[in-house]
Amino acid sequence: ERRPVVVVGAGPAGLTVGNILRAAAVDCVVLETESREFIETRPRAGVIEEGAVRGLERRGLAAGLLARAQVHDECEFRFGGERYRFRYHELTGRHHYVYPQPLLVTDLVREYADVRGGDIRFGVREVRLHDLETDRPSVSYLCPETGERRVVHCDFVAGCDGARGVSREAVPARRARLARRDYGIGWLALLAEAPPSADCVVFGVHPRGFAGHMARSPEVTRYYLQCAPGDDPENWPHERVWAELRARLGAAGARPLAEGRLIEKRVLDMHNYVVSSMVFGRLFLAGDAAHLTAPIAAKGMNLALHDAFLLGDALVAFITGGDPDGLAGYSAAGLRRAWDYQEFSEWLSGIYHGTASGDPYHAATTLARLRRLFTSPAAARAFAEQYLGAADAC
Ligand code: RFL
Repeated sequence: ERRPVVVVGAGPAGLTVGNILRAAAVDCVVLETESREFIETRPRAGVIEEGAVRGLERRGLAAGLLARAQVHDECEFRFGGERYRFRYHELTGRHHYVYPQPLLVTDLVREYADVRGGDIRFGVREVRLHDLETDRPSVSYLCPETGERRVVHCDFVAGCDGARGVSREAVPARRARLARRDYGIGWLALLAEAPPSADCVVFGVHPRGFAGHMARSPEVTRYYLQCAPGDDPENWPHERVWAELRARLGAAGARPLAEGRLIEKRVLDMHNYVVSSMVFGRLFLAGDAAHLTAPIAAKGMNLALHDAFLLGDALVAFITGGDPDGLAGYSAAGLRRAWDYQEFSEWLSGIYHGTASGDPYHAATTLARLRRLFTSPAAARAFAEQYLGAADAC
């Protein structure tokens, strides 16, 4: 079997690359280890930047999102027992969109497989990448039905298999630089079967630790609680979670939290990494496979989409028109944005976690930084720009 492109992984990055290729009638196959049902219900991101939405729209991939996403213009910080509204739309003219990742993945799978006639194989096992440094690479996998190993020969491999995939590992260590940042902080990521308790995203910066509130839908709300890295979710029974959320998100005039059953409860250890280059021979890494940003700044899926736009367009330009420029510039362009967002994540981590650091000097400078966002229009505008992400749709 032979295809111009094999896409490894059916997350936002891989499905977007697949859709761009199919729209240009470039043949490809998407390989995914999980089932369709699993990827369409796996809860994760929710906040999407306007630039990413425009990028999807330009490629005919945003109809569901534009019909159903919530459009946000402000967020709220709570610290020192007070509420501080941050009106980013007034400052920048731009919005955030809230659309749960499983809905976006569902839209992208449907468009790729059911509308654009793309080939996608679910439940594949033991995916391996071969001969990446030649002009005849291939990808093999165990077929779930027969258990036999199948080989797909190709010209390019798009490595879009996320933080725990095999693509990144296919690059020999001496050929890739891995830059890593471990924050030494955990977040308890929660999904509550409860309506949102505020009309916008809320960040609680509290001496007991960070807490976050993000609407996902009228029935489901995402909450975060800073905790020890590696903490056991079982240490966080219902009563403790809600007591801690009430303490950290409490502020004068704030609506009481609407409690509900906790339907997801996981501890995420906050760490980031960036692999450079994002290209090894005929393998092009995209999304979390190339760079991870902890959910601190809600940027990971946005970066994954940005990579996918660059890579999908570059592959189409080369395969259909012989234009090599997009592929040649892919890694530099992807890394430029990845590092910009890494730096913002680092900065924001200082704000979110500083008051709980146990260091009175660090706690006081964190509060000074926070107050500056509400007293200096220049500081507010700079923050809003980064928070909303790059303005240019790609
Ligand atoms: P994904 O989504 O992980 O998709 C990779 C796919 O590859 C499959 N796979 C394989 N397939 C074939 N062969 C293999 N060997 C394979 N190994 C794995 C996997 O099953 C999967 O289907 O990577 P992608 O496409 O790069 O997308 C990245 C985003 O999913 C990620 O960055 C975001 O979820 C991060 N993130 C957020 N990003 C935002 O932009 N805004 C947010 O609000 C936001 N909130 C979050 C988040 C991530 C979170 N978690 C769970 C880490 C909130 C949370 C709690």
